Amino acid sequence: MKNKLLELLKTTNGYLSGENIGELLGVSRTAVWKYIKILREEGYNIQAVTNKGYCLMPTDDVLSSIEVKLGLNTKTIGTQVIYFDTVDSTNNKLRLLALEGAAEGTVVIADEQLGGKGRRGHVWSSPKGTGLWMSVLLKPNIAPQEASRITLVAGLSVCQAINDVLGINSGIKWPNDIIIDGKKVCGILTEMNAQINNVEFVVVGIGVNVNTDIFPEELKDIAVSLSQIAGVKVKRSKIARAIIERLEQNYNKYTQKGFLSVKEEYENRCITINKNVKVISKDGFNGRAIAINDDGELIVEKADGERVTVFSGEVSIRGV
Ligand code: BT5
Repeated sequence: MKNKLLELLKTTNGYLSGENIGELLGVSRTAVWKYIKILREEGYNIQAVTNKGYCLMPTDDVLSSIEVKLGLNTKTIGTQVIYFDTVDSTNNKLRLLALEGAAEGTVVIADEQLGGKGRRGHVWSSPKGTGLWMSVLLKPNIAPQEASRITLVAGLSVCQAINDVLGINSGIKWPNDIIIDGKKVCGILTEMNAQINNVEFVVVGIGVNVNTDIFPEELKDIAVSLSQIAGVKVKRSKIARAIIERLEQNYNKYTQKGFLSVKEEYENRCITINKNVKVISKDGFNGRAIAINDDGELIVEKADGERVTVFSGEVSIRGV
């Protein structure tokens, strides 16, 4: 009922009386008032004027399931969008739902994460109301060692989505950082449940700094938000929709035709290529990133000409 009321207010120009709303939705005026109160608590600015009724004023940036789903043009991803005010981590939440049988394409979003996580135990700063903290459930028919390619597919999708909504170019630092002006605007954490030979499900966690004004001290030189770049507040739901739509397109391409079908688009946006890099691993080394191979791995050339394939792990680019 709440969602129906919101949709009605969104599609009405001007005021609608409580009586009218009640008739259209088949509920009493008291019930209408109750749902108006709930929507207000969720952050919607609904004005009530005697003898005129209710009007939804332009709202800044409310994140909710209905906000993301309104106008979403996908078949699988986002069919189910589950919103939480606060979670430890959307990845953890979605993993639990997947174990209970959630369908492919289920999306979890949250306004705030108290235990947002990056790779290898890193912390992902996820303050309330500032970013898009989102996880997507996928069930690709692939071997576990191929799952890291999903991260690349997601990275490409975020890059394209930022361009779709804001016309801003971003780059991908292989494998999983989205960079604007040398700073990180988005990180991706792909986790999976797998048997030896096949993947049961993959949870793709995407964290985008959307309207962050001030970052914690340790991040202020390395992190940036979309609003800082665009100079205006950005609706998280719009970014979420664009990412979901691009992800569905690229994921379909990848599952139907393999990584090669998205490789060129990924490589075009990959800022790691042709840069001097430092590969941080057990026997780390310096070299120059030459290319992404057909499996999404990074080829790095050492000073003596030896070419090494880097599967995963951390690569730092000088200056980024
Ligand atoms: C990542 O890890 O970049 C993956 C981040 C994934 C976050 C999403 S949010 C939704 C879902 N739920 C989760 O719990 N996680 C996912 P990594 O490459 O390890 O980078 C982590 C590093 O990025 C940290 O050690 C910091 O240096 C930096 N960092 C932390 N928070 C940041 C932020 N908000 N913006 C930019 N950089 C940040």
